[in-house]
Formats: sequence, C-alpha cells, structure tokens
Amino acid sequence: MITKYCFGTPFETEAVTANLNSIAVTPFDLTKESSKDMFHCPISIKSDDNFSLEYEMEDNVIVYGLGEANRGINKRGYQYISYCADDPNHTENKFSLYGAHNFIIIDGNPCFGLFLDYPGKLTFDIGYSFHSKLRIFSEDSNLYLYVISGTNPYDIVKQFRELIGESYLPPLWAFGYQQSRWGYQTAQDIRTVADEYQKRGIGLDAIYMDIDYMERYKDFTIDEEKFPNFSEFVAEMKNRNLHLIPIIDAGVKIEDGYSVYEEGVAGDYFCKREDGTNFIAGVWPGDTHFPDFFKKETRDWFGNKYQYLLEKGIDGFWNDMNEPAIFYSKEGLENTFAEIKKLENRELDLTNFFYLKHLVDSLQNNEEDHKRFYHEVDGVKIRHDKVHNLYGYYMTRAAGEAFLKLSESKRILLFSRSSYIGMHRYGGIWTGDNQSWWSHLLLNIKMMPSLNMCGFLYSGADLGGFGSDVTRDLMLRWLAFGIFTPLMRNHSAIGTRNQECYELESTEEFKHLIGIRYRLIPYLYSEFVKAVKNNEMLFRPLAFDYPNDTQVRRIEDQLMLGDGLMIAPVYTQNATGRYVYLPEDMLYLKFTKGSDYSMEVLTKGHHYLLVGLSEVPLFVKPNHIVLLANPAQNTATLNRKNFTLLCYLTKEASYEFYEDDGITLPANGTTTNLSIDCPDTARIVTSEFVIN
Ligand code: MIG
Repeated sequence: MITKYCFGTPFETEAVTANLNSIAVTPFDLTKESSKDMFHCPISIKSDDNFSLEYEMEDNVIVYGLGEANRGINKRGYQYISYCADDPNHTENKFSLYGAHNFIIIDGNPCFGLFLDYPGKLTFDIGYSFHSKLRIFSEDSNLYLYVISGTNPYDIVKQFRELIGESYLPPLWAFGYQQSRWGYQTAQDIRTVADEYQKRGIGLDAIYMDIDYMERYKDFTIDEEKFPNFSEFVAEMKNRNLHLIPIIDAGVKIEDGYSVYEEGVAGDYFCKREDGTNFIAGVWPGDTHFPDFFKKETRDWFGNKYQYLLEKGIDGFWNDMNEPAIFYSKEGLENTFAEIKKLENRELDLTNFFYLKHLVDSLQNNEEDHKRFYHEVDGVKIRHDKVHNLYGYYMTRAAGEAFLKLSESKRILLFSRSSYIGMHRYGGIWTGDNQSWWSHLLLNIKMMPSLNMCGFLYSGADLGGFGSDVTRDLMLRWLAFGIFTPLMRNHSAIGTRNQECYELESTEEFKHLIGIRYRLIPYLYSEFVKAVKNNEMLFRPLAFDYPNDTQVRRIEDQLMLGDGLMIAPVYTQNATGRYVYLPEDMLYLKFTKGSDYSMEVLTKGHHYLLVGLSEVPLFVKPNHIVLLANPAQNTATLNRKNFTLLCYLTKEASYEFYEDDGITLPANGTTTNLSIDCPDTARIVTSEFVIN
C-alpha cells in the first residue's frame, strides 16, 4: 500500500507516473506517538521552514536503497547526501555521487519504504550520527513523501517501481561488449580499435566517441578533419556490425555562427541569471550556456538536435556533464581574481597561502554557482540549487522524448551520467568516473541491486576503472563481473594506461571472458526484458530470495541474478579464489577456458572455491534453467534459436524464455515455456534446445 503525503507546495518532478491522491500535511510537529496513525509506522516528522523525519531503528534493521550511492548494499552506518556531484575521486568518505535517488526501504518490523520526491539537497543520515537513528532532512519543506508498506523489501520495491513507471528498454545490441576510451581522436583511431578486436575474434558491438569527435567540443557538430565523410564511416562500421556511440555534453558553446548557440539565444532556451541575462559556465568548449531543460520548449528543441546524428546513421548516445559540471563561472572567476588581488600586497603567510590555494581549488563545481542561475517552469523562475538533481534527468528526458518521434518504433541506446528517479523511463546510467581500484570493483558489485531498486536496470560502471592505471588482473576480474551487467563497457580516461583487451598481456583470456558474455546474452536479455515488464530487479541481495536464512542477511559480495542465478565475483588482488556461501544446494557452473565449462552440485553452506583469473563462477538454483547460446562475436550474428540448456534437477523445472527482434519499441516479443519433467533421481541435465 502506498500513501502520498504533500508538504507545502512541492515541485512537480514527474518522477512518479501513477495517479495517487495526496494527503495534504500542513506544517506541524508530529511526535512518534501521534504519527503512528498517520504513517502506519512510528516516524516523527517536523516541518516548518525545513523538513526532518526521524525513525528509531532496531539493531537488526537493514536499510536498502539510494540507487547510485556510496558504500554498501545495507546503507546503515553512514550519511548520504542527494546532490548530484561531478566527483571522479569518490573515495569512501564521499557523501554524494553523480545520481540522486531518494528511495529507501527499512527492513525491520514494520517493513516499509520511503520515497522523498524532492529535487534539492536532501540528507539521509542512516545511523551515522546516532547508531539507531534514521534521520532525513532538507533545508526546505516543500516535498512529497510516499510511504510504502509491504510484506517484505522486494514487495516494496515492486510497488515502488509500479509507482514510477516502466524502465527504459535499450536495443539488444546494447547488451554486446562495448569499448570506449577518452582519447580516440580520429576515425582512424576507432578503426584501429575495431581491427584489433575483430582480427583476434574478440566479441564487440560498439565503440564510443568521446568529446574529441566534435568541432571544438560543440554539441551536434563533427570535426570534418578527424572524421571525414562521417555518414560513410558510420555505415562502414555498421557493415562490420559495430555501432558508434557519440557523447553529448550539457553545455552549448558560445560562438557566433554556431547554429545551436544562435538558435538557443533566439529561442530563449538557456538558463538565466537573476537579471535575465544568459548564465555563462566554463566547461570543455570554454564559455557555454546551459540549456534550460526545465522548459518544454527547450527540451523539444534540444531533443530534435539529436537528429543531426541520427540521420547520419547513429543509434546510440551517452549524455555527460549534466549534473551540470561547471569548471568555473564568470562570477566565480571575478570574485576569485578580486580576492587574489587583495592578497597580492599582503605578505604570504600560511593562512594566506592556504586561502589562495583554496580560492583556486574551489572554482570548480562550486555550489555557490548553483545559486547564480535559474530555470523557468510555467513562467515561474526557480533557482537552480532548489532543483539541482533534476538537470541530468531532464536533459536525458529531452533526448528520450525526441527519439519517440524521430526514431519512432526503433529503440535508441541512451544513458546518462547524472540522474534522478523518473529518468529511468528514458535511459540508463553509467556510474560515472570511477578509478582502477579494487575497491571500485566492489562498489560496482554492491551498487547494482540498489540501482535496480530505483528503476535503473540498464546500467554499469566503467569496467577496468576510468581514472588511474589498470592492472591486467584487475581488468580481468572486473570483466568477469561485467559479463553480468546490462551495460558492459570498458572505458578509461585520457592519459591512463591503455586498457583495451588487446593492449594487455595474453589476449586469449580476455577473448574467453567476452565470449562467455555473448553465450549468456539471450538469457540475460530475456531476464532483462521480463524485469522491465514486471517491475523486477535483475540483481538482488541474497536476502530477497532467502528471507528465512539468517546467514545471508549480511552478505554483500554475492548477488542473485535474474530468475535462477547467483554470482560471486572475485574482487581482491592476488586472490586464488574466494569463499562463497550457498543458501541451498546449487549447480556450480564454472566457465574455464575457451568454450569449456565444468559443472558440479555443491551443497548448502560455505565453500572456498578456486577461481583462476579468467574463470567465471556461476551458481544456478535447483530446478532453474539457464540457457547458453553458441559462441558469437557480436549480437548481429548471435544465434538466438539454438541453445544448450543446463539445469540441476530435483523435481520438475520450467523457464519462460522471452525473445524479440531486439529493436522494435514497444517490445513485441514472444515467450516460450521450457519445462523438464521430474526425474527419478536428482541429476544435472544438459540438453540441446531449439526455439521455433
Ligand atoms: O570532465 O568526456 O564521465 O566518461 O570520458 C571529464 C570526457 C568529461 C567525464 C565522463 C567521462 C568522459 C569525460 N568526461
């Protein structure tokens, strides 16, 4: 059951699609006792100028949710601030990442979910200040609060997902392996990547074009010198079954004669300062204006701009810098120079030295800048910081809405860096600039179920890590996990060690790992589409599947996946394997070399399993079926009719296999029911299977 409460006059974010009547709550101070009747749980809320919600957590309470956030699956014991941040150095101490997803589940007695539809800065103190206290607070008190009661956490997730509407569905080819790097400068650079992969027979479906393809970083332009005859180049790649995915940045370069800029000025599409002039932010192109995606006219205009690339044969995009990231603002620069001037005539003592340093450091992504520009919604001006978390969402919505018209029934790949709940209907997300650290592989693992809770199904991290230099073992282990994430993209920053599979020693092992991905794609895709349609999670904490097993409640480095799988990735340096806990007897399927795999039944309980650098362990629940396709090097040539069916059978088993053409929107697929009869004795079944 979901109840919607309205505090003050909230901003309509359009995160929620379901039609619910709200209960108006006037400013008040509710104690724990008096709130029981109202919220069906003993939370206390204070709301006058600001808002705060408090709840006492018993010791065994686990808190799930928050989507793209730092630390573990159980969010308890730390503080998280929803305020989309461009922070490539997200170490453990950081409170904000690129997304803001205000949904949590309190798994205790009672078990309930909270969604705070509030686009400004919101803090979740989940036992950070006081171990047993959950405290959620914001500076202003205009918001919608949804209280979701249910029987268990997964039930609450499903209700929430129904509330916020169906998740984005990418084309099938977006499940192929994808190679990216900030630093591919020319068409020839990209051709080289294609050649190196294809001559070795390593699977690949897409190559990314980072900011260097543009003319001086101008959106919807192509540098003709670096990419001559672009349409032909796109076609050449398509003939090789490769998709090209250009980046689109939020800021529009200020440059006379640049049509996007001129149209933006003429159409009044840009964010304004208080005095009505267009706000100027320095980003990659130099001085830019930010499109005001809060205005429908701007969204329509900007969305239509993607046509420039669509008509050249492009069918996928990634939206970047849309927190929005700001290197500097005009005002920030002026203030800084003025302060530095004052320091000039003073003696440089320690205090002045650190102040000087701080002045320069704090130019970038300075929150003061968020108070320097405004959005316009239905004729009303709203200061950016009040609605900061919606900017990336609305940029991606602009593209997503345009594609429905421009590309009609054909799916376009789209994902974004910054996001808010609601954006999950228009595109996926990648989790931004991580580092080539083992800890960020583990963070990637832990983040996946939380993202799924919030509706983000098509997602993944930069495999191998974006910043810092990767090592071969980290790359292999990360890919071995990436095999299971819908977005499987190797991406890295300019200046770091090359991490394309062929750049690292013994390519065979990389080829083998990517080969496993392709064999699993029909199954993963079937599970993905079902998860979209049924508001399910692709990745789940073990406790969601085994609520009565107290052992699994704290496990965060193993995940349930789809209908019948469990994964247990290796995420530590020099490991020969790892401990795995099996909540029941399971089929242990280990991909070893080439197209080989071994199978055995392991019993419920703890095991230490040896897992070589390029081996992939996969666990299948009894009487659940997994399908392996024949090896393939891209999704275009992937045989999705003939499979090897694997199952550990103790009674009858069945599986609903979903397939479609992988490109039409809405998905027009068919479901085939596979079933195997009850055996005389428990056994492992392997059989060839053909779908008509
Ligand atoms: O300031 O376009 O997260 O994936 O390669 C960096 C260059 C801008 C940040 C993105 C990253 C991308 C990079 N971009």
